[in-house]
Amino acid sequence: MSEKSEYTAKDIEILEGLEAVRLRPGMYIGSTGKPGLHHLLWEILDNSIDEAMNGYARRIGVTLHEDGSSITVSDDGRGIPVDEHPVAKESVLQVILTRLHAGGKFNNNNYKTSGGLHGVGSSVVNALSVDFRVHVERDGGIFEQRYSQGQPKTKVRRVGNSRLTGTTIFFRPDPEIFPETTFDTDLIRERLEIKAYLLNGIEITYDDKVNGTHEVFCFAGGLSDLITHMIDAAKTEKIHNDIFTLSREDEQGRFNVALCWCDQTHEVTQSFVNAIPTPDGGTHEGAMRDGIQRAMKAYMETHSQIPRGVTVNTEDIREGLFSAISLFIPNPQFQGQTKGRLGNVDIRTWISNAVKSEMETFLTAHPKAGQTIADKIILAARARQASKQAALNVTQNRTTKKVTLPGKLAECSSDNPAECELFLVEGDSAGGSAKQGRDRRIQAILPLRGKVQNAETAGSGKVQQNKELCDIASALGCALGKDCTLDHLRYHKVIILADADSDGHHISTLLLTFFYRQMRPLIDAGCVYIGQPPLFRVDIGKKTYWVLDEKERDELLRKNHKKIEDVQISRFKGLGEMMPQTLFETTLNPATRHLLRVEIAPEDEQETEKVVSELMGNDPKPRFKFVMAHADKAEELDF
Ligand code: 0RA
Repeated sequence: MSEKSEYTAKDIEILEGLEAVRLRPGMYIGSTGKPGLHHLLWEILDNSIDEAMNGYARRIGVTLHEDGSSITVSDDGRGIPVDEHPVAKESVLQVILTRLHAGGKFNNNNYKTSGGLHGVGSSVVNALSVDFRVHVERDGGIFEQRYSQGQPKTKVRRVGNSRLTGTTIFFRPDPEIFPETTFDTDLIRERLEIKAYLLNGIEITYDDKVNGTHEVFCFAGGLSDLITHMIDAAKTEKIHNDIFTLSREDEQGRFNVALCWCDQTHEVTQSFVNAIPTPDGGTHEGAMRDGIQRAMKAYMETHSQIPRGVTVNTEDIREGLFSAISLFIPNPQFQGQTKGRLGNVDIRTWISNAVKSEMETFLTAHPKAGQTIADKIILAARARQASKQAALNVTQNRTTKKVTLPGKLAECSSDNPAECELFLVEGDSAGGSAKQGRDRRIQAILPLRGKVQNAETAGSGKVQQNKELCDIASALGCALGKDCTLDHLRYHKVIILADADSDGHHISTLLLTFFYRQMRPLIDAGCVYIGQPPLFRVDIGKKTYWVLDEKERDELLRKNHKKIEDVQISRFKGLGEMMPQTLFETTLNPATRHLLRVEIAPEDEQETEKVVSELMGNDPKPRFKFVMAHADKAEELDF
């Protein structure tokens, strides 16, 4: 066989390779929908990021062009080699761009760690682009080549001289392959920002020509800056000043950890391998957590911080913990349906031991932080034990019939929870009327004094020590937070009864926040209601009517229009104003009252979470924004 025909045979093989990509793009990039389209960009971007990750590039630039469907990615790395490949007898550049799985990444000498997820690389992007241009600066020259649908349109040409090095790739995804070729700028922006946190000091610029924006992401603090960003996004605050950070590097690879505790109960963690997010965690995340837990336990034990009768478990330690780990290793094994979890077990002890010993050093060096963190953990442990005990009490009380319920509770006589109702009534005087006016068989009354604690800002430790809220929980027979179940629920309806004024609305909101954060199963089961007392009192002659709203009022007036001169209308002032019998007829009587059931539609889940944390959280700014945005929907505003 002559050398020429051999070359042709190889050529055909290459073409078949890229043709396969065009025939079954899904096999290489997952889909041809929005994720697939963006996968092209991540693939090109990851090559530049690899170059930065390994210390060859300092700057990466991404430009989304005016049309929104073509992109340029550039870096100041070594530049893709352009000289002749010894085996292929053509430019290395062309080999990399036309052969599946070709490239320096598969040789561990060239790249210690690599993020290129599926290793398919730039040739796949090239095959799926109508226009693909590469510009390389290295070896004193500027080199360019153009492709379309994976086929070279020009040779690799030297077009000038340069003393710089770097690679610039422009590509326009092929509309024959992708039904939609418009890139999502927010998605790109978010990705670039995260990458900048992971590659501390690397400058990533994003030029969005569609929206005319230009941003530079560069975080000298790396993961520590990411933690600060996560804390801001969660609208919470650190409980100690210094963020703990740790960097390790040895023959296994390298990793960074940053963490601190915040004034809230949820735990927030982000983990990455080779600058790729691992949303489902994995061995690295588990090892970090293990190290943290062992360090905290050891610290608290040697400083005899754990009081008698309190046992600290891992959940207590994780309350309010914000942590991030970024690991760089040569051979990551991604697992799970979406490859979002790291499987490598060999890195476990390395990470766990390093985190444990460095954290112990940190705690010793920062005794004030150590004390604050230990206090929070003990509070969490106490609250958990108290709430377990409360649930246990209720259970035991049920079986022994010896009920130790809140003193203020006016219990009903039925012991069938399905027909029983608990009214949470604002104020002692309204509570008194309700106690007298209710149906004693099925209606129980718990008067609440003034405003209850805000469960959004208090943190569950405080909530679980708040008497008013604990009374509600023990009356209902439910524990708080994670332990809340409906197993021993004593009433299938909880009805919030507050005045229809701004104070009343505030109390209702505080109670709803409490149920949402601490007794979520109760809302999900449709057990939480808001009672609606009438809005107006209408006196016509000697008769008094209570009407729910303007519509009812107008209807009543129309019916009685003849005697309009003796009509007196007043706004209903408060529940305490009504005689017990009237309160029953207008508000308590199951046959005639109006109740609103509290529900969270599944599609509103995120919105609800956002509104609750914004409106009930510490920061008044979003609250003000919300009020202003909805001002047109309200008839009266009361700050
Ligand atoms: C193969 C080998 C070398 C560098 C690269 C590829 C390389 C690829 C890309 C893709 C985007 N930016 C890039 N920068 C570099 C090593 C070349 C050498 O040893 O000088």
